[in-house]
Amino acid sequence: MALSVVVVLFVGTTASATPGKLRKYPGGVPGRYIVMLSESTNTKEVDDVVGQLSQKYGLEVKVTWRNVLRGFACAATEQQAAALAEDHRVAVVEQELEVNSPVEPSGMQWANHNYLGTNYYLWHLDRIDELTSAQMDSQYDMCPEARGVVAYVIDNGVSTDHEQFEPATEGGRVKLSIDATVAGFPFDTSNACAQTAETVGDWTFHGTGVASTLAGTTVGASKPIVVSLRVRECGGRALTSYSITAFDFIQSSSNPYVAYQGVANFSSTSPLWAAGGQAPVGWEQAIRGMVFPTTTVQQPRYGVPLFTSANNFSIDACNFAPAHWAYTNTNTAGFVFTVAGTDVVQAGAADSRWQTSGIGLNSGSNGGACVSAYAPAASVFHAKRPGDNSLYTFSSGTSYSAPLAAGVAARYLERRAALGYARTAPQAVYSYLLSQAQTAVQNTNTKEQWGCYNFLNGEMIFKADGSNCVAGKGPDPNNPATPYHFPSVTNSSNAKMLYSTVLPCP
Ligand SMILES: [Ca+2]
Repeated sequence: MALSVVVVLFVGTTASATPGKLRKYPGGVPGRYIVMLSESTNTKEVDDVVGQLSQKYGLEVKVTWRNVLRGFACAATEQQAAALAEDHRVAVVEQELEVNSPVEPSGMQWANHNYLGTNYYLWHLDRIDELTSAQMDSQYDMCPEARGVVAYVIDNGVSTDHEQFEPATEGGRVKLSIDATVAGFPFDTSNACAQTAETVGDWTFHGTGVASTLAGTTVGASKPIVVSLRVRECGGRALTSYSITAFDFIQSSSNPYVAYQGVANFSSTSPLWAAGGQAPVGWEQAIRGMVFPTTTVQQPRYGVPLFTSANNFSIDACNFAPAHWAYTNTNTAGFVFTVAGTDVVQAGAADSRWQTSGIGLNSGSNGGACVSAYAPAASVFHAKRPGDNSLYTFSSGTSYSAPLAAGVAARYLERRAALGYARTAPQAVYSYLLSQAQTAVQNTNTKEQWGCYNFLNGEMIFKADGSNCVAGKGPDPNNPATPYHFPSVTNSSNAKMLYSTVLPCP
């Protein structure tokens, strides 16, 4: 039944992405590569090897990684990349991919959450501390608050002085902001984008919104220390290498919170169709390396669970990374916790997968076997950067369901610490959340859709029917009339509603 649904989308593709040392992708970023050094390279050798490779092949090295993987990002021509891949010191040369943040402003249409006869904005918090919607009580019990846990928000940056993070004059909970889009972190305040978008470069509301849903004093699921890792350029572009830099920083000795228990939230995804149906291997190793770091006596490192969004295309979440690598009841080899989204619910009504109305529309929550759990995603009230006459807005999207799970996890870590556990492994956090989630989500079929992929700009145009694509936009450049097919999928029957158990206060 639902558990056995596996979507194979790319049968017959002749795109250039052939697994091997050189991995080029139909939706890859031209001229940009991630290089993984051979397994035999030890950490101390990394700088020397990178220097030698850079000189020999004429590469422009952007950033070097030593912690979650040993490698680097570079600008190179196709010829340089091909030559580099032949070098025995290199394991993989992989073209970079773009990363997107799944969110859509919902405006104020859901502002009156009129259950219980009152206008109540914080339905997302009210719901997650009840087993069923019938028990919703206009309250959210945030105890313990997780003030001793660190939350890494890997996103567009965070407005550090927003009242939801207790402004600097009151001690501030956003303790560190790192710009992972440039090698010169910590945050480069000479960056023009930073200057025009308050102090930390959140040029959209996304990073501040996600951070507030995880850690906002009154709109968030917990109150941890926040470390902001910006992985999007001012102009909007986000590459896989930026988030690798963030994951690497988290497990580096440069991170002042490396010895803290922490959670990481990454409400962004990259579609596997851009990589010819494959999962990017450099990204996978970097994320795995953050969640399950290699620990030595000299350099103890502790795993940080990663919470990520299922994305909003009303299709199978397995089509997206990192969601693709989900830890679920049926896949405990997974290493991220993928959170799909539910709709606003009236008290007593069943929870349903968040979906937009109309056939063929593609902006509801993804579903399927790569969902670890569901949490509220529709019309979430959250902080945004100052301006536009308001400090708050509503948005819908699984960008907001993921940080709710991360916040609940942070509170669990604090509770475990209070009970005397020095460390709680990421698998234990994931498995705790799965064991708590008990209420099934209703009406969970995603929509059968077809899509035409524009190889020039990386955009997938979804369609309600299976009519042909125009030339150059099908999954197979040699057979361009064939659209991608996205079958309807149901939930994994084990994917249930997030439940934040009331824990004893300190
Ligand atoms: Ca409640």
